[in-house]
Amino acid sequence: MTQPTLYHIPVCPFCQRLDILLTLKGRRDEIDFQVIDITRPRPDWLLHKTRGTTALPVLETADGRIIKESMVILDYLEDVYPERPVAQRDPYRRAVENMLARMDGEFLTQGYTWVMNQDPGHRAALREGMLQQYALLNDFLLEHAAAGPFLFEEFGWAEAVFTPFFQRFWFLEYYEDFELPMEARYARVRAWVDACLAHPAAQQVTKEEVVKLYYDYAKGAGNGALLPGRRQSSFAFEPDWRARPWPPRNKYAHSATDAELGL
Ligand code: GAZ
Repeated sequence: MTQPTLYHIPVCPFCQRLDILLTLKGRRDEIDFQVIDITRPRPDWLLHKTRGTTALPVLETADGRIIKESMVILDYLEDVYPERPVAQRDPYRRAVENMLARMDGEFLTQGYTWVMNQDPGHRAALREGMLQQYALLNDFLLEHAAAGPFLFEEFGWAEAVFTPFFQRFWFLEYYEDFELPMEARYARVRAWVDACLAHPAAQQVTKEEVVKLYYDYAKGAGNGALLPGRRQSSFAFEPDWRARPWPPRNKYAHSATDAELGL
């Protein structure tokens, strides 16, 4: 083997972080991106490499060593490709971006809990919870980077960590009618989100792709799991998402069939 291999799922947000980092560094072509189908059981050769764990991304170094966890792989790639640094070099600035990056967990959990919710009675509280997360990000950015739009001068580490989730949250727009309100208390985070979404290094997925592939999440089935009455996951590679119709938006009232989803 002559180059590192990244085992990934094309639309996985954790994998996309690494794609963004490598793109920012101009090193995207030096990694062999190997696609794994999340709707099928993991192949034995891969389970052997990971010693049984199934979560992706997984990086295999050129000499065959295995590294798991997107943030660990991100650090590793930052260290092995030190030219064009993406992480801050100044210790305090590095700490600030790490504080922001560590806010990812609650942010993404809130968004995924909401999209997977099946009880219309919970929607208002889930919306409030999501707004609270945006308010926390807004406050952090006002404290550390009032001028914006990014945390520092350019799209960097924190942006690589969060942007895949800003894009996944297109599913909240589509299935939950969620838009960040045009209010002053979200203005700073809105500017950040907009600048992140527009950045050329972060264009690996589109809204249409996210909305179509994440239909099953909106119906409560995550990670390629199959819903009752369905034979295909919305994450299936075939038929290609471009050839499928846009899914029905009324997730609480209707369960689409494979045929309605173009599967
Ligand atoms: N902490 C790991 C990392 O690398 O940062 C997470 C990786 C991961 O969850 N990968 C998923 C996977 O491979 C695909 S993307 N799943 C298949 C398997 O067999 O484990 C996951 C969440 C979540 C929200 C989104 C996702 C997601 O919680 O997009 O929890 C695990 C999975 C709110």
